[in-house]
Amino acid sequence: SNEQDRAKWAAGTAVIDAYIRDGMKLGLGSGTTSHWFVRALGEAVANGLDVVGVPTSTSTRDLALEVGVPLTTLAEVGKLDLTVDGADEIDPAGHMIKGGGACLLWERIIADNSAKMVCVVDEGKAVDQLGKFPLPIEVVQFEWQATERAIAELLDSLGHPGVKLTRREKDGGPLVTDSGNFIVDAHLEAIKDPIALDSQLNWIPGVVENGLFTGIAAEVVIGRGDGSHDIRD
Ligand code: DER
Repeated sequence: SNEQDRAKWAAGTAVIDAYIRDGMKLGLGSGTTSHWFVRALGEAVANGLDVVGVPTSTSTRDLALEVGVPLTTLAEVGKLDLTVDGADEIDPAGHMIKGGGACLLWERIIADNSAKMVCVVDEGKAVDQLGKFPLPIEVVQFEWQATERAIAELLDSLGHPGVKLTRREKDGGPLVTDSGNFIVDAHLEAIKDPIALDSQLNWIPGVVENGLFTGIAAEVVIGRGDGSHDIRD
């Protein structure tokens, strides 16, 4: 909707003045809200801002190239000063569900190599409890149904019996991530203990990463449909 697009634009553009400074090494997030940030960053660079960015997806890499944000890699620059990225849900503690855009693995690696992560969302993403948005889980292609069954067994043991698990599809076939993996979405409806679930999912053989980003976002910029925003710790 126009309302949601304007809210995404508000969050993605407000983050420039609020956080971005000359000389920063930045993580560039993925998804439509983060892409407003990357476009605004390109304009700031054209006006003289001196920054470099590491993209969290091939789609963000391509947009950064298009708008003129200089790109680098973690291998080149080591730690980043700040990563700006979106989320599908964020709760009052700052725990997030990410992966709606299937970029969660690179997003996690870049966020983990950043001194700070700021989340940019439209107000619809701010929830009291995570889980209404299906939890993306990145799994290797090899024997993925066995991995999916192990996920179901773990969820059963954690008090989420009979959860619907679906392999994400795209263009009539299975979606394949930038790292060549599949995404299994877990329709949990409500996640009582995101930290416990985040700490156990990745131990399952075949699970590469899950979309629960707990304890990572330092602050969140929430955009509204009227073009305003607010920033919460
Ligand atoms: O996939 C992700 O984690 C993205 O950040 C995504 O979830 C947010 O996408 P949006 O800004 O297009 O809603």
